Amino acid sequence: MKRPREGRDAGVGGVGGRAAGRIQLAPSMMCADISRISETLDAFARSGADWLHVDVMDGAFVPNIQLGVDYVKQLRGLSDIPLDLHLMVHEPGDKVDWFDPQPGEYVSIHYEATPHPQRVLDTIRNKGARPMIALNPATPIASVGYLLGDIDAVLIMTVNPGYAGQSLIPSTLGKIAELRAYLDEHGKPDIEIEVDGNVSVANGLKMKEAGADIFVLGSSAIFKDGVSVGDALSDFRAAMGR
Ligand code: S6P
Ligand code: MG
Repeated sequence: MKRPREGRDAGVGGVGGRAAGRIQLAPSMMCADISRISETLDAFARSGADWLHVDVMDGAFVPNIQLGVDYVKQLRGLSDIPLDLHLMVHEPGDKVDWFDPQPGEYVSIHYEATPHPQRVLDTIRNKGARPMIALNPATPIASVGYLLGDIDAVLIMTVNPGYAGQSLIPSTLGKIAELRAYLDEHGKPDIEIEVDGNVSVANGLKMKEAGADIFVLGSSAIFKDGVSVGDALSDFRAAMGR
């Protein structure tokens, strides 16, 4: 199944996604079985995954090391589903170029990881990619206030970044709702909200109710022993009701 890498406006992503009221699903590639990667990517294409969420971890900003430059490059060659790069790295401004962001891809950087988030987001925008600012659970939503003109989305971490398989931090549910209201009040209804961490069906329903648009699906939703990832993704969408 071929899809355009840019201009994902046919009801998916950006204004089209929010306006269409359709949730977007982003399977977390960090959780995928590398020995079955082709089969898994085909299942995502068939079941309508919107993005491939790629967790990049540097062992410094977060206490883990995950997916790197060569992985990202090879993944683009294996699937036409656009990437959603989640850079959990210190000083992302030094590293964004390494990943060669492509038009239409999401690239998120952490607010906590650089003193110059606006500059890095601007760099991502100038490459034709979609800038997203990521907030750790303890980072206030007002941090995005002076970045509203520089972002297409905000990533709300619902666990502390670093590992799959963690439990939801309950206060983050209210944070999603607070952020949605903040964006709307500041004239930015088109800025999307992505949620990442322990996105199970039960938690996903609460996140959707709070205003989430893009759901990162990991071990809580689709990567489970004996379960087809494609069926699990379709089941998740059906359970969300759209
Ligand atoms: C965590 C990372 C996430 C995980 C995902 C795993 O630092 O950013 O994207 O891969 O949250 O999902 P789950 O359901 O195991 O929490
Ligand atoms: Mg992530």
